[in-house]
Amino acid sequence: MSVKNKTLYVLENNKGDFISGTEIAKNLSVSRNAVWKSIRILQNEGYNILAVKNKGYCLSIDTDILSPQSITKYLNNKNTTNFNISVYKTITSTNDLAKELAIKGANEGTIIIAEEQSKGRGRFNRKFYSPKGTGIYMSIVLRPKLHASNAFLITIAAAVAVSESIDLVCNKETKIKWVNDIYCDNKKVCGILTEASMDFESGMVDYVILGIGINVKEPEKGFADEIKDIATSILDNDTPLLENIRSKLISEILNRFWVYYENIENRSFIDSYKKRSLLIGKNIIIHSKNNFEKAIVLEIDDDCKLKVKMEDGSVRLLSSGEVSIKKCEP
Ligand code: BTX
Repeated sequence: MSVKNKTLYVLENNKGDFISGTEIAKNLSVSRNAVWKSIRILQNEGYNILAVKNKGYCLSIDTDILSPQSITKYLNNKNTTNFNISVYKTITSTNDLAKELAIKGANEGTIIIAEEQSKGRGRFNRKFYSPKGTGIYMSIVLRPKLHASNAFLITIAAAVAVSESIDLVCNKETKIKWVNDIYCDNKKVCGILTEASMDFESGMVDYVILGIGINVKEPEKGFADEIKDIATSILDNDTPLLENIRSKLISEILNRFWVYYENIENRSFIDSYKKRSLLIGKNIIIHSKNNFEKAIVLEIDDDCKLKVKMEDGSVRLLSSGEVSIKKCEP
């Protein structure tokens, strides 16, 4: 690892406190001059590092730049220490890069994170708006020993991990909109895109790319017209991104998801998924290719299927598809 990256580890671990150049140099077994050069590079990259004579260097708490250093310091599950995290300033799609790496044999726990995506994707190739510096755009390479018929559990576990983590770290009350969206105050704050490759001979999953996109703050120019009525952010515009809130959220999601993932077939997260459901008791519209039908949601069953009562009184179990909440008629 470069001296710059090592220096960043030290600064992140002492964020908000001063540490002398001599101490950093000693910790890293490098010269003070090498530390000073690293500090200059980091400052040029946008890190707000205060340098005060006789006190040393201090990474200001108002620096909110995602890095492997800012994230790994909050990881606490022993198995997450093998993660290989890369952070990009801008990328087309973290899912695309993660997929490319998985095809080349990347290990489970390879994690791609970006500050901005130019071609962020949702399901059915829909656009996922991913503006700079205000969100979390992350993809994780997984290699589960799982039959393809159970691959849906990964999306379910991830939705629970994200919803629980936002509530804990940001003091919110989020809900899960079946199947893959997280809502806050009845608007979407997060979408999850799970893409799997399977072995047709055995029916087992080969690899999974778990993509998570979260609006942490509203973009400076507001949400794009196309989504401004349906999207929201976790924090309001006046709240600064202090104290590594995005890094803490990423780590909390990884810590929680990994606990669920390691025992995925136990389905320990299903109860939480049901309790957090936005749709139970709601009037919905079921969208299909050229049609839509009205229904009321009765429950989510143990296989995470949506049990709905149709207008004609018949009951159906939906295993996938697109539903929206029906607006009250005037
Ligand atoms: P989805 O198909 O369920 O949702 C996509 C729909 O959500 C869009 O058609 C639009 O209506 C709405 N939408 C688009 N952008 C946003 C946004 N920023 N906030 C709220 N609503 C929005 C959901 O698909 C899955 C999205 C996964 C995104 C992650 S980001 C990291 C990874 N890389 C990548 O390219 N995709 C995933």
